[in-house]
Amino acid sequence: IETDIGRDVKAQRDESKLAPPPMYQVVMLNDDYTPMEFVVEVLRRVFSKSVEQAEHIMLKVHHEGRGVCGIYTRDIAATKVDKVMRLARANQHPLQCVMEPAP
Ligand code: TYC
Repeated sequence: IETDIGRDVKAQRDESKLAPPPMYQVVMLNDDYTPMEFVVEVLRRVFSKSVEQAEHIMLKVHHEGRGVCGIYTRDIAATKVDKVMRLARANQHPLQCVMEPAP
């Protein structure tokens, strides 16, 4: 019994034996009304993108309907979705952002 417990404790402490956490991608959706400049500012503020990176993602969403802003653990992804949705609502834009399990 004692050795079994000792082995379990050791296994819990061994970081190399931890499974990686499930990852989620945060996806921005296109609409016809949100200004491009607003989307770029959101991508810079919430996802720490450069102007060039933000414009690239915004244009991808504009042309293809959706685009991945980043891939994060569940809590971080949910917080970023919440920040985007609050900014959109506060500025009365219909911008939508969702999280989904990373493939
Ligand atoms: N389609 C919008 C426009 O033409 C721009 C836009 C881009 C909106 C990306 C949302 O996630 C979005 N003003």
